[in-house]
Amino acid sequence: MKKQDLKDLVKEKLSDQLLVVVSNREPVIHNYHEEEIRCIRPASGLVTALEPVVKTCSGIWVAHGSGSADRAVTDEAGRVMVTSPGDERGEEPYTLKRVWISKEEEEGYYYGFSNRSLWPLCHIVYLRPRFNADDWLNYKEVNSKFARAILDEIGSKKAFVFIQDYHFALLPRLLKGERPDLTIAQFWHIPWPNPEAFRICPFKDEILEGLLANDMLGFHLEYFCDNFMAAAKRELGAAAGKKDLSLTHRDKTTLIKAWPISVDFEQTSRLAESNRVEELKQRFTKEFNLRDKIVLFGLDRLDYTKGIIEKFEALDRFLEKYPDYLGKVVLLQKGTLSRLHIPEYKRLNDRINAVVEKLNWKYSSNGWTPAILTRRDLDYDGILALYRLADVCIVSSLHDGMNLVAKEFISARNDLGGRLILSRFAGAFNELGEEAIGINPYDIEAFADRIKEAIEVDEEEARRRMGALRKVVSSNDIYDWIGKIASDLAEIGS
Ligand code: GDG
Repeated sequence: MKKQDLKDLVKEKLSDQLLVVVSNREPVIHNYHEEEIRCIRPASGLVTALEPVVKTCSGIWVAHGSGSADRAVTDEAGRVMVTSPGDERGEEPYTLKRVWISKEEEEGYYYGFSNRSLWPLCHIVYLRPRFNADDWLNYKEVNSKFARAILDEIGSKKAFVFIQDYHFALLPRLLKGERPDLTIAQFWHIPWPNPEAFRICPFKDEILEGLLANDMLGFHLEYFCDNFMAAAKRELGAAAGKKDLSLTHRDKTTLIKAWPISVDFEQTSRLAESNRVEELKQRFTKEFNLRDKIVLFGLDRLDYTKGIIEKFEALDRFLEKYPDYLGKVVLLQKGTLSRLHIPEYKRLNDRINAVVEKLNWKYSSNGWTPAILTRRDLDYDGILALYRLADVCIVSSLHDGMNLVAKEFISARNDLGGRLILSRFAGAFNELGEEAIGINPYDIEAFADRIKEAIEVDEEEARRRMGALRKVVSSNDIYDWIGKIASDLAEIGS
């Protein structure tokens, strides 16, 4: 779907309502930089896609105000008008409403319950979730703060509220308690685990009750919908509707649906051909000494769900098994530090450093090192340049809701170059599994063989596969994702 078509659709379907988008992270952050205030726009496909919709409806975006200068630019109610790059002339800015939370609340709500409890609970990677009563209290408190902020903004208007993610499991119920007439949808961006895994959560009933106050609840995969439905039936006795597409609990029916998220295919494809991307590609090739090398590439937030250690272990096994490739293959891993405040993330970072060091000590010779790890900040052009210089992109998640890196890589390869190795445990495998090279990242032996297969696949066949993968991504891009959600929302709200 085209951006303009989405705008038209949204205008037609949702124009009589106030649209409120809610996310933990803000689309625009203001930070002090020495004396001046700088406006940063964290790279996010979701923001790129939702911003035009919010603007078209003169909507509001509600998020945690986390920048050092955020308060300095907002009014008394925490509001600031923001524009997005590439705004067409005359296009109005939209309202960002910032919610302020204390350090202690952030510690409990974000680092604690969201990321030490819910994140490992929902991703089956055998890391034990930690549950702490204070974290839970903070999580509840922050959800209430968001509810108050949203209700203040809505006033007596009719509104659609579109909530993002696992930070706000209690928010729908809090909103509906005050305003049963609101139409509320929530998208859960991470997996929903099987009922056996979920039932260990001491606060499971409140979480399920909170989510079942939504009119619509979305996941990436039908499998996650099924898991959620099984948990709600088992724990709360909720009743499944026709064809298992909805749940009814306490006389309230919630549509449960899979909407696989995607990327801005056309824009990524176009930007990837720009001169700046080509220049950066040349620069990185020189700087990382990649000329004449076969480049394996990984891009991940440094998170234990992404299978980064396994990627290096597979490279190690590959070089042991296939020594003809010594001196010829390099794994370039770009990573961003993430949630370092949580001990598991700090440990992961140390382990990644150690595994890279060990690998390079074992194999380096004649100026060649097999593993390069870079944490440098790059803008989207820089990321695209890396996608373009990769011979093989490796996504080795141990468990992942979708994984947008796989879809971005495909979108960036309008030259039909590059091969994709993709974990069977990433949601993206559902759509891309037929033409990508599938792996079980826990099976290091087979993973090493798949690396060899990816390198050796015949050029013509590789180009055919990339063409097929591009068709899949272009036929369900980020605008289709929002368009489908908006259409379903409008149906419910009418
Ligand atoms: C959650 C779910 C689901 C990554 N490293 C750098 C960087 N990135 C950008 C990528 C991509 C995004 O971040 C990562 O998206 P993912 O989908 O892979 O992963 P999560 O952040 O875990 O997202 C996931 C997603 O929500 C959407 O629903 O797919 O399953 O876990 O856009 O390009 N960008 C820059 N530097 C980096 O080092 N600039």
